Amino acid sequence: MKKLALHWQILIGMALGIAWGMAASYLGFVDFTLAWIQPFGVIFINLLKLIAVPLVLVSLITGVSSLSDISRLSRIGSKTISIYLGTTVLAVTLGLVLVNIFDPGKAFSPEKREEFKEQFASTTVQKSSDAAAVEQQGPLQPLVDIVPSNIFGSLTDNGAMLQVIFFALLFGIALIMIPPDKAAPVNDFFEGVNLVILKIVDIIMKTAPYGVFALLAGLVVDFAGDDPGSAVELLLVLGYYCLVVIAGLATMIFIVYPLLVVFIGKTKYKSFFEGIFPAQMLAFSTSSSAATLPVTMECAEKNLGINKEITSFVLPLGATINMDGTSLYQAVAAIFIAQAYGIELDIMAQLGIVMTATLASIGAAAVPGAGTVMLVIVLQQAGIPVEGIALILAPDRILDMCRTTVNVTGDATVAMLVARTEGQLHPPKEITTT
Ligand code: DAS
Repeated sequence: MKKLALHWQILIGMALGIAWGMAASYLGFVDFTLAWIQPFGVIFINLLKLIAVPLVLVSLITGVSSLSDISRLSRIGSKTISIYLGTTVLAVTLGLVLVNIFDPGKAFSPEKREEFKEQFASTTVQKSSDAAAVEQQGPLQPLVDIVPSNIFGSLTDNGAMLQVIFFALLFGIALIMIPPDKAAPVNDFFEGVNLVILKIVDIIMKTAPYGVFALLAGLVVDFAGDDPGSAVELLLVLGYYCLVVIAGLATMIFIVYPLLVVFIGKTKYKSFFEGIFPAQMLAFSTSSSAATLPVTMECAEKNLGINKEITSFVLPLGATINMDGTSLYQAVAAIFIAQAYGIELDIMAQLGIVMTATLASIGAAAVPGAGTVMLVIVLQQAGIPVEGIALILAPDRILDMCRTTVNVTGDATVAMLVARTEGQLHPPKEITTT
């Protein structure tokens, strides 16, 4: 029988996990599920946390050092990066506005949120003493905290992801500045390590159907206990959360990008949308910007009429560091988990999420599930319990398909803007439906 695509396997894992959890709750084998099934879900979450730090370190170093020819493309490089950053910050902000308007995490019943709060409170006694310590420090402390005093300490300290990102950016920039002949072996080394890390992510994602099954089964019985009715509440609230994420992603695709393409790209959005559609469908089905990149480049060159000099720089860079859909999803997911745990985040904490979600989406590799791995960073930095990821893992694959489609569309939009402002457009050939 032809092997099912991974995302269908994961969807099946999800459905079976929910069914198992509901059955356990109705038929009374909750304890068995908690003892013999749920631990595999914890293992899956640990695997995601395991790969987060090396993934950030290596994908950022290789992403930044791939700009080694920035001297040749300095104007295009800086224009590209600033537009990428602009659309990502816009996406994160849109996500925060929507999640604060619709409050999906507050849709849980008060007693359930109390339960989450107790669960969280028991693990935050030590954190509150840290928080007290921070209170005594000045307003620039968050900035000071970004600069590590010992990178090896940052690599082992779960909460210091911004320090790892800072070091990776510094390392990548220094790599560009040393003589190319000296940088070459270092680049080769990190390219190689990056391939290994991406292969590990690929291996981890292969366990996803089983991990999601165990997570969901454990989550449903954890949530429902002997009261199956509250399992229905969990599924309804998760559905509401998904609608908020998809509303944000749809706003990017049908409002934000058309405005940019029409008013700056001076291109009809209908022809842009038709031109990029084959790449969007591939992004949706593979959940991988990297796998879609060859088709994105072909659509951009053939259907959108963008010159190769632009597509060969802007699109590979975008697939690596520009993930508007991912950053929007991370902002919504982080606040949703905080709301579920009854954690009120003030505007400063939410602005911190804008920064970490932007940086986390830059560091996210263009492979399935990378956005969720990087969500660990956003949660740790904001002091939100990482265990809350279990709440949102269930529908994650469907959201990954949607956010990857936005990521790819965002890359093509920026390529169109850069090409238009650089006069690097040629008449598009006939639309190819690759
Ligand atoms: N699947 C990632 C991509 O390829 C995005 C994500 O995981 O958020 O763009």
